[in-house]
Amino acid sequence: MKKILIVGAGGQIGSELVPHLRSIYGNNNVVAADISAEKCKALAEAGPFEELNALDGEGFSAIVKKYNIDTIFNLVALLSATGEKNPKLAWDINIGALTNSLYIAKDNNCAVFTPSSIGAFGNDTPKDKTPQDTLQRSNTTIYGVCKVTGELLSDYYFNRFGVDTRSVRFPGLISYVTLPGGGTTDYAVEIYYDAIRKGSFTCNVKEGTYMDMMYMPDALRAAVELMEADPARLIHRNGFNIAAMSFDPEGILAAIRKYKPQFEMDYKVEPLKQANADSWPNSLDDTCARQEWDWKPEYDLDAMTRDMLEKLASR
Ligand code: AKB
Repeated sequence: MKKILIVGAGGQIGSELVPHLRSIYGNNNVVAADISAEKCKALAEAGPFEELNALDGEGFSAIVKKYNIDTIFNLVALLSATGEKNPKLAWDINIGALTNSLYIAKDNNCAVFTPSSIGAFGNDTPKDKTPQDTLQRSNTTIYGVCKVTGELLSDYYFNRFGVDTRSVRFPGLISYVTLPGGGTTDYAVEIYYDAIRKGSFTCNVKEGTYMDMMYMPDALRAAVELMEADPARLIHRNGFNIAAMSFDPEGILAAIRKYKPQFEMDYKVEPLKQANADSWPNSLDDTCARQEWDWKPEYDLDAMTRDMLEKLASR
């Protein structure tokens, strides 16, 4: 990776991945692009920035040529809960941005990173220690349908045209920099904000709902390490399971109470989010990522909780 373009740079992942990549590859070698410069002031001030609607193939292609890009990170997505409110829009945006990334990569000899998700699994998938290669045919969210399609389409571009496509199935991502929006796993971010601001939290998924989660520094490292991995070692390409921790709402509550004993939580379940969460795995088996590119998480629930509370309190 020498000249990188990140589309959808202003979202939860991009707002941290852009500075992370700039710290490794140099500010001028990492171009951030998003539909609105207004919401990306910090990214635009620190390095190259382009306003781009990723569905505009011509504009997208012109930026790739202008900067001589060799790697595209496509982070454009409507998340799982928002997607259910407008499935057509979710398909158009999620698949449209990916399709453009792939054909532009093919024409300009770029590698492509795309986040897949635990949402790529459905009701027929084994729930515990979900294997890398398993059933993905009973997806109940348009977000998940897009993720499965994205994995297949990315494999297709690799097999048919030799495009260097790679992706991971991200768990719910937790960070203190930018709030996620419209995801099923968002509660696990919001709970830390409310622990600092209010001392209490109303959880929108019910007790006993286990999902995989990951602290953002591990997620950023995973993206870079996969893109830098020796291609000769990769048996898989699109949709590596990666895991760091799995917990339910009581688990994260207990972790926060270790540092904030007075913290209270009650429940007001959102049926849509609960249905999504119920259809996803409890925990993933990430053996293939460990074997093929030496993936290893650094943060467990306790280390993440300590850091989140410290960082949020200092803001
Ligand atoms: C969501 O909840 O939609 C996302 C995801 C798990 O991909 N955070």
